[in-house]
Amino acid sequence: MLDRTTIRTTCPRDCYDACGIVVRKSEDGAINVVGDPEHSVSRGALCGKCSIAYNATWRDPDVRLMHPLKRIGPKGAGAFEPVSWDDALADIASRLNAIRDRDGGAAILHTHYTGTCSLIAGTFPLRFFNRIGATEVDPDTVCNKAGHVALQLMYGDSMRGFDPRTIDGSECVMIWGANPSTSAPHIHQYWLSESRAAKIVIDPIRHETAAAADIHLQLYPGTDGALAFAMLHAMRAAGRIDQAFLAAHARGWEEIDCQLDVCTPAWGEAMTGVPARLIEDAALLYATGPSLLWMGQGFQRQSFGGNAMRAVGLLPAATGNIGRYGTGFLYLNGWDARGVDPAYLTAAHINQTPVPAISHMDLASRLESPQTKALITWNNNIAVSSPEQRRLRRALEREDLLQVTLDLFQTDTANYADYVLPAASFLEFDDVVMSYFNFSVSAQVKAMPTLGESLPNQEIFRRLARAMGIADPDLFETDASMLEKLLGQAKPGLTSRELAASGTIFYPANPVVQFEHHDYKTRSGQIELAGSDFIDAGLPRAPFPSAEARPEGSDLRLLSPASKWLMNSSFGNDPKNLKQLGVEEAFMHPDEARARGIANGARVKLTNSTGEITLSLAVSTDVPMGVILAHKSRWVTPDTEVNVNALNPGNKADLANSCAVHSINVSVAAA
Ligand SMILES: Nc1nc2c(c(=O)[nH]1)N[C@H]1C(S)=C(S)[C@@H](COP(=O)(O)OP(=O)(O)OC[C@H]3O[C@@H](n4cnc5c(=O)[nH]c(N)nc54)[C@H](O)[C@@H]3O)O[C@H]1N2
Ligand SMILES: Nc1nc2c(c(=O)[nH]1)N[C@H]1C(S)=C(S)[C@@H](COP(=O)(O)OP(=O)(O)OC[C@H]3O[C@@H](n4cnc5c(=O)[nH]c(N)nc54)[C@H](O)[C@@H]3O)O[C@H]1N2
Ligand code: SF4
Ligand SMILES: [Mo]
Repeated sequence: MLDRTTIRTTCPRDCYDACGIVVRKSEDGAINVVGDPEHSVSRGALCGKCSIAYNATWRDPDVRLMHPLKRIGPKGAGAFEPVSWDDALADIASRLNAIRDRDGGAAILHTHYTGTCSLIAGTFPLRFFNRIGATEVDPDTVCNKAGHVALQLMYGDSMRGFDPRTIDGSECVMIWGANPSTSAPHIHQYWLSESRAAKIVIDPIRHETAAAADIHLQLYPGTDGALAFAMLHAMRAAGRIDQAFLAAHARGWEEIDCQLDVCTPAWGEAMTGVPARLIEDAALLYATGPSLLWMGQGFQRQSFGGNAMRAVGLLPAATGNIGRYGTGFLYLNGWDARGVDPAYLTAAHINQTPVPAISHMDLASRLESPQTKALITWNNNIAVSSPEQRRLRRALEREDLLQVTLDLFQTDTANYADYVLPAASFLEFDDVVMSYFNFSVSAQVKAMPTLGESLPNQEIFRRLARAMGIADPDLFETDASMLEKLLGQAKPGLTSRELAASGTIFYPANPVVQFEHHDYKTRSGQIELAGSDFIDAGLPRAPFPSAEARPEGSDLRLLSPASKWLMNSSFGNDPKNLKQLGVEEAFMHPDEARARGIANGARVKLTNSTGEITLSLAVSTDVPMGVILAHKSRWVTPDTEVNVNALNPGNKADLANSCAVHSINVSVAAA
């Protein structure tokens, strides 16, 4: 039971968990942010990074942005003076209107992502950008777009995965290219560990989830296509291909089948580095089922990302692990699958002639172009997260580029802005949060006054629209009205009061079986294993057993996945989180270090044709030979002026102009 001084809310970070939070207020007004003991995911504890930051930097007036700021020094120098909201918005509005009149709305670029994943603060601003016809930098291209498009082409949907509640009907859970121990800590700790199903993890890194699994297939990065085909070979050899399922629900199996003869487990071992016996064991365990397949976002960030997703996506169909309780695959569970209408959220109808979005991989070059006149960044931190870091930063120095950045903090990106607009944190306004793993609908409830003059994203864009003289009612819908509509879409009759009282509801109340009715929203209505739609998307008709070439000479493959103590770049300015992070390290197998004569703890320089960075070496047998691991998203220090994205050339995957950030090669030497 909650008393009047306790508020239930939800963590809206870009995290599978969507933890329930309680905010306790003491008599002197001080508040404490902790895990909700009654929440089935967080069970009374937030992850380390959030419990630190939500009780420190996120509420610290000395660290948060308190007022709108106007640049007074050179771009990037970080010299600003406070201005009033009215003055800031009036100047931004008149400059944006001048650009619209002279060059058209498309000359205004905007970047955004998941700084907050709450529905209103995360998507309402798109109404504004739709209305002015700005160019969107497609957010998914820096993260998971290849996987989405591959699954949409195959299954008609990438946002409707298995219901995690059905794990009690599974004998096997296979986690391919995800690291729940870091990116979904409570799901790792409870959902996965408490299940009696056998666990298979497929990842080049022996992270905690991999180490705890029954079988860990430690493949060389970029060889997922080959591994999936070797598993299919082993399944076929054991008579475990579900021909009846394929005949009833899929098209194109013959185009896969004819490729399998050569893909023996021994061949698979040569291609991937995974012992043949383990490939067979994992294949038969998964095929026997009932099995769940968690398709992580890590393994599609490679040159063959689209093909890899298709190849792994064959496994549920080939074994009939679909449409029954305890089976299915999950990439993300989107809120549109929970009834929410994305077109309503973003007022898609407002823009009659939408401007094509561009890829994050092309961001630096687009910012260099004199045709780009303005950049608005909100909910992301491109100077840290996007590729071609040095080139991007140089482009941000353009004096003739109007840059406006909305954030809670003075980030590396904000340092380049003409105007920095202070955003309110999730503790300061009402919203709704839906996990992209569980079927949860959760309340985000205002627990404290907004800090300084900060405002929620949606209110900033309402005010900017007004200052620009735009009158469309969609741009001024109130939070209260949106909240009731969104909740009503998710569960008819659900009110925000009701939701705030319980914090989280799971809806539908009973577990859902993914594709129970085999209603694949593809053109044929069947699962498309191969076909001409893939050719239109730039891929071959059928997936193939892809394996990226290994780096040449003594170069290593660089992997830069999520860090335990950061949420992308969020929390990178929190002193206590930084202490946990320690010195910025690159992890390498001891034999690779020995071969280079580099001692544990020594400074090492990572170099390629895009850039270089110097880090401290940490030897670890969790990292395979031929690979170096350096976690993503550190804030840039005055020493280095770059992070690991200095090495990222922004190469694209084979599908949807998506990133190939795990396909970077570097040479490594003592610094
Ligand atoms: N090398 C390498 N680079 C990568 C990746 C990788 O694996 N390796 N991963 C990529 C992936 S998967 C992603 S998703 C991207 C993520 O990269 P970004 O999308 O840039 O994410 P963050 O760095 O967390 O930036 C989010 C910002 O939003 C701010 N914020 C939080 N709440 C709010 C709010 O309510 N309003 C506003 N206006 N701002 C808010 C935070 O303070 C933070 O500065 O990075 C990509 N970059
Ligand atoms: N603590 C924390 N949690 C986060 C984030 C964070 O920054 N910090 N970021 C959030 C975001 S934006 C996202 S997109 C999700 C991502 O969460 P996940 O889906 O777990 O993806 P990643 O952590 O990027 O990478 C997962 C794994 O992919 C592996 N991998 C790399 N290359 C390959 C390959 O070629 N094949 C295979 N099979 N595996 C490969 C990496 O070794 C890594 O262990 O996490 C979210 N949660
Ligand atoms: S980031 Fe994830 S694990 Fe941490 S509190 Fe938020 S939802 Fe929970
Ligand atoms: Mo991401």
